[in-house]
Amino acid sequence: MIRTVTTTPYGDQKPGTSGLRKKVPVFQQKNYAENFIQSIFDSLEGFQGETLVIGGDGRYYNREVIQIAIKMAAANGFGRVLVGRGGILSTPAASNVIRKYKAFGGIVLSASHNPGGPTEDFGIKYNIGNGGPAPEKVTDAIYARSKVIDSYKISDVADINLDAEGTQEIDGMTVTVIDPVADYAELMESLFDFAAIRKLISGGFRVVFDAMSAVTGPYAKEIIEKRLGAPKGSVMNFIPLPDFGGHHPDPNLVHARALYETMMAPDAPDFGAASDGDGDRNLVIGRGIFITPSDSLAMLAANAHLAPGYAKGLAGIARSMPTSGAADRVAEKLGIGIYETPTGWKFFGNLLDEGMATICGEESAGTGSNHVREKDGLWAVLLWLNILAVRKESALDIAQKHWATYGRNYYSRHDYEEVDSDAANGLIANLRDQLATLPGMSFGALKVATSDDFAYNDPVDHSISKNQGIRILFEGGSRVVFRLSGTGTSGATLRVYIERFEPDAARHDIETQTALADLIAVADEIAGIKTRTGRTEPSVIT
Ligand code: VG1
Ligand code: CO
Repeated sequence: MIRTVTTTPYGDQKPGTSGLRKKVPVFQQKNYAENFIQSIFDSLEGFQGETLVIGGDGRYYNREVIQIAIKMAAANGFGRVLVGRGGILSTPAASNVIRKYKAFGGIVLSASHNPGGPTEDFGIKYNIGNGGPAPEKVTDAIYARSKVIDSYKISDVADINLDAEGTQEIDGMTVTVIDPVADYAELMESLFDFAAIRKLISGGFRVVFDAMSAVTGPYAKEIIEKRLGAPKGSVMNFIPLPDFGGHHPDPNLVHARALYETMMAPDAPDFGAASDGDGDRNLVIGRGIFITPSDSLAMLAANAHLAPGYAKGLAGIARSMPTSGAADRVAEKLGIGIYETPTGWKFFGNLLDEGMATICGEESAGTGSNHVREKDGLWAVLLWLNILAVRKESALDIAQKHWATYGRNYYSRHDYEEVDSDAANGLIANLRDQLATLPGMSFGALKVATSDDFAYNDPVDHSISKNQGIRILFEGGSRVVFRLSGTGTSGATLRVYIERFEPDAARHDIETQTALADLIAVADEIAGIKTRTGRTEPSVIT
């Protein structure tokens, strides 16, 4: 039986960089999740009788909201729901299922790399029929609807059994519980030379993958251990836990420290990797070398043709604005397009759909291609393994040769987390006020060439996205970029992105923070980070 329930709006359901993210107790408020899900459905047209994909990263509160979403999909007239067993689907796997089964769209429950648990983070995002995150015009409509919503529809039925594959029916809609891994593993096998990687591994090449007690555990077990033959134990922390074992499932040098130390030891494995809460990010560390995500994008693009799925070459590369320019040099050499988008994967969708870009990446450890419409952690790891298997060189050698060919973009991001919101907004407003006067000014040896607040004009649908980050570009190609995070759930997070290009191969082994020291000092001088935030150093340096 379908019930229509009266509700009152919440004013704070504005989707950020990647969906709506809030603390679990916020989501547990009466009708909070229901309001947002109904606002999604109310913003869409033409889904009667169509398929909706539902899945999440398994974090605390996942199962409860999966049940609500299924019952609301039935009440709103969807014809079929595909849901991952146990309510599990990694973000890239959900994107693949949407595409493969020609679904109308999907609801992905995740707060990605943010911690999970009863007082930690939860999130809901909507993906459209191409498998990618809803573009801004859709998220704007959802937010507008959430501010005036007065009722929602839900089927009054018992909970669905999520733990057994098979089909059930509620109020005229079928619910099929699917294997969350099978379709994804098959897709990976179609893109990469599994035989070559298997041979590499059976020859003694050692790979470790840290699933960080998050969603990629079952995927990595199946692919890396079962299909590629890595010894048992190669995949660590492979059981998805609702609280990620109390850790941040954020694959960076702070939260995946143990992996980093393993990879820097004299007896290190050949290749180490990790992924985040929902499986769309990747951390890649060769023996003795951490590959920055920006470098990884460039190196993967330069070598992608070595994998069967990309043997015909790339149509173009896209990167988010704060991502380093390393990929630009590869695009230039290959003679293909390079596109610079705002932060967030939703901006890559049009470029991928139009065949303008094949590979995309962000400095925040996200890389992916046109195989789905999300970034994809395991995909990046497998592309690296494929390249290593073909080139038969170490990751360190590949990186050093890459820098010798293209030059090195020294790059770092400094995050100031949980800063007072007014202080953070004041800092950005102050930078905006300086934009007109900065060009031409000198700071030591650094002279400002241009400065702006990045705006993106989508070349496909011509939508314009303004205020996407303050850029200060110096003569010679160095730059600092400032923006506020759109995924945090408490206070504000200030992100400062610092980049310097070094063409001279004799100067490619400087420690990164040292190589960037003058720019770091100038960033503080211009923005007043220390005085405005009261912080003497960043919370996280990546
Ligand atoms: C961050 C990253 C951005 C990424 C987004 C979602 O956003 O900077 O590159 O697309 O997270 O990734 P922000 O607004 O906090 O800087 V995930 O893996 O959290 O879905
Ligand atoms: Co993620």
